Amino acid sequence: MQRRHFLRSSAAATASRLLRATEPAPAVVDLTAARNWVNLGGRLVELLTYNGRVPGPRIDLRPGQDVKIRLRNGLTEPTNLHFHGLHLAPSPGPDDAFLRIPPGDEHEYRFTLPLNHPGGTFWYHPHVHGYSAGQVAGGLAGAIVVRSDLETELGVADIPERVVFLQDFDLLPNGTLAAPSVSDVIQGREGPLVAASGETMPELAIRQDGLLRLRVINGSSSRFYNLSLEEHSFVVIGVDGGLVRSPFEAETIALTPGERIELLVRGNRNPGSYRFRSLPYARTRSGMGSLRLPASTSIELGRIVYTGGEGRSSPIPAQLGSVSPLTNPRLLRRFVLGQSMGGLGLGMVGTRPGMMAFTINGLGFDMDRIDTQVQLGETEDWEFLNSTAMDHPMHVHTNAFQIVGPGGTAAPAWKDTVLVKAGERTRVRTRFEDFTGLSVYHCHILDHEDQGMMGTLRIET
Ligand SMILES: [Cu+2]
Repeated sequence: MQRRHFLRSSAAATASRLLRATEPAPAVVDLTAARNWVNLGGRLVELLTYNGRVPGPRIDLRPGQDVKIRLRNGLTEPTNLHFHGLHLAPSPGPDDAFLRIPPGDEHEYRFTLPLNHPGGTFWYHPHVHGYSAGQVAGGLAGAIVVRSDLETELGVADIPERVVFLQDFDLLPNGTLAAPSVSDVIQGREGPLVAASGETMPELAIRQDGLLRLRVINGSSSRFYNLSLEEHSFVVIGVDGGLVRSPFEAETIALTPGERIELLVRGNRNPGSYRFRSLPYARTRSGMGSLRLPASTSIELGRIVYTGGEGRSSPIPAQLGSVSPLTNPRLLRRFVLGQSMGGLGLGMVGTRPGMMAFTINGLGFDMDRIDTQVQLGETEDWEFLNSTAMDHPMHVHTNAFQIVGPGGTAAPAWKDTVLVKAGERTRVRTRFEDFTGLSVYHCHILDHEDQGMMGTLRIET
């Protein structure tokens, strides 16, 4: 079986190389952001949509592909697009977190995905400071799947797959979006209605003895998911920026806003239907007094349903990705994540007086200030120290990073969003490659980003 599988996949790889002799056709995508009524799990609700859908259309890309995305703003406030996790030029390039497309206006995004871009699961969402949380929590987000030749060569490209795009919505009884309270905004708003790729509790089919690949994206503005599958463990094959070097087994997966995980499920149980759940997760520690948020409850995200035999029983390759650990960082930078009451003259642009301000190294976001200046081609360690009682998932645009373990070695997998637990520290290693310009790093609890927990990053030659 193993040998047959190997022959089949190497033939597929050869075919793929022949196909790749011609350039992939340009990807052309038209998006309109607008408020719309949509059917979500049988309920008519009014959300913020791309092309009338939640999530927006999935964008499938290949390394080296030319991409043209036209975004029309049908909202009543400014918007833009961030291509979360893609290695693209920051401002003034295509992945410009500072761009504001006014209501009624449109913008054309043009870029070529680098030829050496890793395959993986990415996503797009708006990123205008002050509007990010409201727009993403309203539904504006969509998946981007980059398919590389490596997956074909490894034989994982033909495993049946589903994109599980997780979003949560807080709705009024009349089906319109609820306005967040001050406390919601401080904690990071969550909604009780959880949807997976625009469906409530979808059925995900798996063949008996077969494999199912789940590309799970946390597209919520603040909610953490703690994934588990009844009577099954997961095999983790990929994280934010593509395949891990060695697949590993996990019973539960904590997935913070912005993070992605690629899982294989093995259909090796009795035929039936199994609950795919998010188990409780407490993202606020005690010590915050009245602001303490209880652990979220267990939520059923969907079901894995067995559909009969003739599944693919080939083994999962022992080695997948070929990511090398980054070494020799030139320096270590420290970023202290903090919070304070707003209006204290700390440069909190866009922060409402009396609101909690979220800070990095004591400062709230100011787009006119350069917080961090780095040199193209350099490798650096960044340490995030969380001085607050809330977990903060930190995301860096433009270049992915690797997580540095206690021994000082970087794990060979590309991440772009990492959990920094309350009162703890997390170190990552990154290299500023290919692109100069103005980028950002921020908490991906988007209410925190909107309230100041973001810094500017200038990459220079
Ligand atoms: Cu945060």
